[in-house]
Amino acid sequence: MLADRIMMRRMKSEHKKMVREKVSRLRGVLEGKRTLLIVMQDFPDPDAIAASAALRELAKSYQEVTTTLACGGFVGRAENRALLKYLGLNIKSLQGLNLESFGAIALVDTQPCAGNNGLCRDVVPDIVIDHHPMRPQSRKSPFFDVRRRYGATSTIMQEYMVVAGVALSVPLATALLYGIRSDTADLGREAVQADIEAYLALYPISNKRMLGRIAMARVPRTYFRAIGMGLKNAHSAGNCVYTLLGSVENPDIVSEIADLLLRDEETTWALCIGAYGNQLLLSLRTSDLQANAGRVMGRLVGRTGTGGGHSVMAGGQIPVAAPSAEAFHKRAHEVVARFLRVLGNAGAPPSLLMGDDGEDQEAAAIWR
Ligand SMILES: [Mn+2]
Repeated sequence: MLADRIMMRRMKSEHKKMVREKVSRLRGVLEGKRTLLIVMQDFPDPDAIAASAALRELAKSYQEVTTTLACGGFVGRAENRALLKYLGLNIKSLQGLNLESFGAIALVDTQPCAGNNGLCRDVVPDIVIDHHPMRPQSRKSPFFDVRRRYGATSTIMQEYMVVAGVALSVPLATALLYGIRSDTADLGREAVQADIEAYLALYPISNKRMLGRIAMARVPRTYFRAIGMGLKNAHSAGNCVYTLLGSVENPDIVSEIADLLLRDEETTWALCIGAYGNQLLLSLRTSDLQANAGRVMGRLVGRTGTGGGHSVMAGGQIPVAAPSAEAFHKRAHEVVARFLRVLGNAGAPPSLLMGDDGEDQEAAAIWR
């Protein structure tokens, strides 16, 4: 018992030392920089938004620095827009920016060449902070902190803020807490002790009423239409469920519907596919804690796409050359066939999740 406790304390002090070293190296990279560009995924989630807001505060605590937040897509989900409003953040479009005009560039909650951010492959960011599996390209950056076991990038940033002695404002603490909650499904999915500790430290200083308001943000009618489409088109085969959404207005809905489908008590794997721009977007979830959803996703996207993730959740994108309703439809069905094959359900006859009286909507037209 005592030996365990001593061991625990030693681990904790070593961890603190590691974080302290990271923070001082980060400070070194930012030294003398007047402008900082923080790039997130194309469709930033609460974890990316909160962690970026924290990095902005940390940089500001070092020196006078103007920070710009940007992404290649937009913030679509109502909850995430509510979070931005609460933080008073403005996210710019990456396409409209001249990267060379920035003193430093940071990638947060994503990595170079991950396929889900708009930073060109030949740009080496100065800073990479993420919790997805390490990509070799990240090692080229002067500063990188990639902790794949962590449930959220917000946890890494919370540790930085503590070690750097930067006081968190109520909105920032609330955002970091929400980032951890949403990436770990309330600490129930892929959360480690560090996430729990960060959560507990943030809880007393966060605004609970605001948390409720963000989580229950009002949504446009197109949200219900997409959910309806996802449910009507949902098919079950063996322990798999999949659905095709067609063209989506807001890419975030793809992962939201995958989460929803995984709640089916007879399902172990849920896949949701939508089309946005010239890409098919894939979101995969599993309830099998021993699984590797990131690896399954790698097989689904093949050589033409990019994708990855954690053990129980993964995302991917497949560019479709000459996108048309027919091309999307065809590619989506290829992905579904691969999905069923990879998970050993190729022989299982698919049936409508909502039963035989649910009408089968899936037609090439939904891909527009
Ligand atoms: Mn994250």
